[in-house]
Amino acid sequence: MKIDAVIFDLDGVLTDTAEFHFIAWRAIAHKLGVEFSKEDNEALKGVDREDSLKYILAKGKITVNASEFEELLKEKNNHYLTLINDINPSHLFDGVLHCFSILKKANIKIGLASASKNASLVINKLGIDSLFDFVGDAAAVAHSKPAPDIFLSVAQGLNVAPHNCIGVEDAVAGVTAIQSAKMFAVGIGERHVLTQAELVFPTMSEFDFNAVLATFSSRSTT
Ligand code: B16
Ligand code: MG
Repeated sequence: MKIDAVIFDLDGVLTDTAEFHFIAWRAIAHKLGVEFSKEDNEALKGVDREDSLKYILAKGKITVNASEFEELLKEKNNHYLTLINDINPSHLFDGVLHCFSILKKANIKIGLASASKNASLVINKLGIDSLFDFVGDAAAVAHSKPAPDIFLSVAQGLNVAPHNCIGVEDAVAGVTAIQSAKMFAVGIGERHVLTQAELVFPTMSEFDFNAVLATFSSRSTT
């Protein structure tokens, strides 16, 4: 079996927007009188906007009505947009461009499967938007990560079979999404966190395409 596409997550894989999500969610949590730690932020990695707010409300045992819920979402996103305003190509993680050029040379398609509704804006600011063959739309899928929907929609957009795709993720929910999509999961981060991933590299600089190819091929033949 061959690899037709590599589908990347955005936050935590190509750039570090987690810190900006943290600042914006902490402001909302404090406004609601809820403590919000780095551990809480870790639990929200890869989790979409609505479910992130539900997590904070549940932590504070707080109930809000539908319009208050929408207002809080809007407030968090406006704050987040202000924080990411200065993102530029220097915020791209080391190793990403090198990895993309290897994939291009090998004729392997590149996709983006982010849970973020701001993903297009972020890749535009990073200067990498033209490098993707297809960018998934988080607003257009029915279920967010850990459901497979966003990864499957990208495979469809790329016109490739899911079992010929590699997914790259930094979050546990994202690795689950990749595997539910019947793709091969590569984790970026810590092995003891991303226990379900087939292969884990500490950072994108250490992403070793030959190792991915070898593990993918050996798995395909077993
Ligand atoms: P937004 P990813 C995810 O992006 C983030 O990890 C997560 O923290 C965030 O809440 C989610 O996007 C939604 O983002 O509010 O911008 O729509 O890791 O899937 O690229
Ligand atoms: Mg992520």
